[in-house]
Amino acid sequence: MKIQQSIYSILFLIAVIGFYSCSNEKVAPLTAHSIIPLPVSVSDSKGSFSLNADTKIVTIGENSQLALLSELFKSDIQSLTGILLSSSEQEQENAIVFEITSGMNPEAYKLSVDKNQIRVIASDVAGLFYGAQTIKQLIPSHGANKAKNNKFLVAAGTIEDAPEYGYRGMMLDVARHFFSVEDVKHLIDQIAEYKINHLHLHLSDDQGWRIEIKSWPLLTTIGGSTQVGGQGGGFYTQEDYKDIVKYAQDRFITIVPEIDMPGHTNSALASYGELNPGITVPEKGALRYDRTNLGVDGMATPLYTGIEVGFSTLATNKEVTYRFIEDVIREISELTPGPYFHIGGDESHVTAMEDYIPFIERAQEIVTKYGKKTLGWDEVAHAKLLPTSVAQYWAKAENAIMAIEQGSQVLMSPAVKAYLDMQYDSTTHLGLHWAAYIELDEAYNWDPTELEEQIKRENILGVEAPLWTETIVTRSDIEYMTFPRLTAIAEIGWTPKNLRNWESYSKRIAWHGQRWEAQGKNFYKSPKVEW
Ligand code: TNX
Repeated sequence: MKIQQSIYSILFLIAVIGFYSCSNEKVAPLTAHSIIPLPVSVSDSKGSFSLNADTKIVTIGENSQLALLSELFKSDIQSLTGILLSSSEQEQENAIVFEITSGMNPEAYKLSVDKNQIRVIASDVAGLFYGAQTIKQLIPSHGANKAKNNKFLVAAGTIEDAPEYGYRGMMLDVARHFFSVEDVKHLIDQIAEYKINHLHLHLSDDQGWRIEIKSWPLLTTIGGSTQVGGQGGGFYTQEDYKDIVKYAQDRFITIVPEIDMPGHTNSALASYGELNPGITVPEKGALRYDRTNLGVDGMATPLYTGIEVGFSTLATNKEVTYRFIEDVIREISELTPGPYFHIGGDESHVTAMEDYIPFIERAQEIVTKYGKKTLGWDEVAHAKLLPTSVAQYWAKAENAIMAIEQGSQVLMSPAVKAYLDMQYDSTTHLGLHWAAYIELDEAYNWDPTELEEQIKRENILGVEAPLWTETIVTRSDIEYMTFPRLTAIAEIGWTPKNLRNWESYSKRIAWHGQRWEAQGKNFYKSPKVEW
């Protein structure tokens, strides 16, 4: 018995010694980290910083957003490491310091790691926020190289970083299927980690109207009552929408509201018959639609729960239509701090071009009247655009080029590369494939300046990856179609072209896959990656 006990003590001692000697183990250099989007420059130096329960968060600067930044960072670090860090007013050793300086681009940051501190400097809290996202990706919290003895080692070195494009976006279609405020916040958390700074919400379509408009209440009570497939539906109250806007803003994401017009408007026509011009829609065999009243001027149409597009239009020749869109644009603009209002304008197949053009021009005027800039799908370039308006390239390069010739910029969302609702391959159980199958390497290996000769760097506002939701029903469906592809788009939007390459990205994304696995996120394990 005695002998057995002493053997146990010796074994225990060996284990303890082994454990401590491991804590002196070499840490992978900063340049070997799997940061996405890849920073502009990373360099190594000797040593490492050890994050542990005594590490303090220090903020330096007068900005009122700093307190929130440090709260969000602490909560993220706690979910990654289990350690709840506390703040200190004092500069000190063993600290993560966020400091406002001057003279840098508002989204740029510099991050340095030595044995005493991790320090982020930026001219704006946005830059500090991006630095914080980078730090989260330096912490070895999962997989083979996680915490040793409750210390998380980060290799010493420096990172200097700033985005290539000012607009790095994702779009979520909440019209085809409705998603709750909580689902949208969950998505905001996930995309903020990859330095995405715009979330475009497609708030209305044939199948549903998703935002309360106080002066036209039937839009939501009738128009919001259903969705693709028939069950469910729903809408955001104005309070809900403000809540989303604020949540996004705290994470440096601008909400871009879209009300699609004059097509994609059946949910409005079903709510208010006076908006219906009574156009006779050409027969199309597959349209699963009850056409009662669709062709009757002034009559409310039935609600629609199918997925074919292009059969609806607002009455572009009636003044009531302009009172309607003005009320909608005014109410939403008043709730939206961001600079853009998206008027849709796509696939208005039953609006004659001679009606479409003046309609878009009037909508653009109203958007301007309420202090916003107009965004529209590339078809809007048929109308006379203001130089401040932006055309979102999704289908036709010739439309994007027309917009550029008018002095407008373009937002790049080519369906064949950037659409998150496109299936990965022919076996994907969700999504559509009318534009392409988009494997991860396809989503990564393109550049906005290389699609068309006439679309040059200076014409491009940025990139956006849209997720249309005809087939997307749950939060887990959103995750599966969005990840990993959104991180590819995020890198295209952030990292200069000459630094991007698939070999490097495909290795880095595997590290993220391990973290997502640990977090229970649903994502597509592309066979192109060794996960
Ligand atoms: C085209 S992209 C549409 C949407 C559909 C999408 C499905 C665009 C401007 N219009 O109405 O949801 O395809 O991929």
